Amino acid sequence: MVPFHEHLLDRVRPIWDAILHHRFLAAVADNSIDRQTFVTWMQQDYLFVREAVPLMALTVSKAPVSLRRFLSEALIGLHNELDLFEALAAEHGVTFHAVEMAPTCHAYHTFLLATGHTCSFPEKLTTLYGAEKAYLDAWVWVKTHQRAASPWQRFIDHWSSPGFAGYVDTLARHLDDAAARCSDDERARMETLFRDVARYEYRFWEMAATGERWDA
Ligand code: MP5
Repeated sequence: MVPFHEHLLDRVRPIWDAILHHRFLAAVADNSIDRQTFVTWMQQDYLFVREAVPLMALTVSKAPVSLRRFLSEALIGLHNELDLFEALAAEHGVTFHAVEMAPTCHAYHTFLLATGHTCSFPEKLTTLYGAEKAYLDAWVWVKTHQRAASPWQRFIDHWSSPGFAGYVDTLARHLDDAAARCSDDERARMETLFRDVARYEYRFWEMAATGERWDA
């Protein structure tokens, strides 16, 4: 039988392919990315990761005893990631001060927060796996298509590292275990959540590429 995480990925293949073909990632890989476009992504992702901390805490709070440590370490990993954002911001003269979430970042964050507050643990694990896997695949794509080092190399190296890939693989295994104990209805809800995460991941790159803003 196909593992559940692979089944989820198979069902969203067109969206996943669109993510991996996004012009933002191509421009990072060939170093043609416009500085302001990259900074927009960086500022928005900083807010996204910062607000993922309380979200991860909700996930830890509903996790089976056996997964508490793994997910608590993932929560600390978010703080380490924020340090990375702050270090690169200092190096590149980028500020996070007074930056607001753009519409897509706000919508994605709010959607995840809603799942954090209302969904079951397997459903929360589904959204976490989706978001992490989307970043792993996107940044591995960049890494493997680079011809020269990027000014933003530390971001590329972070999400394409063997350590991050191992974390995402472990999430996939836990998701498969959890799904094996879920009802058909719950698994169907997990499929819908995974599709929504994939759609938002695409929109997130689009938001950065277009410099999306609120109208007023
Ligand atoms: C991640 C992220 C990966 N930073 N931003 C988006 C929009 N999706 C996924 O999560 P993490 O916790 O930074 O590895």
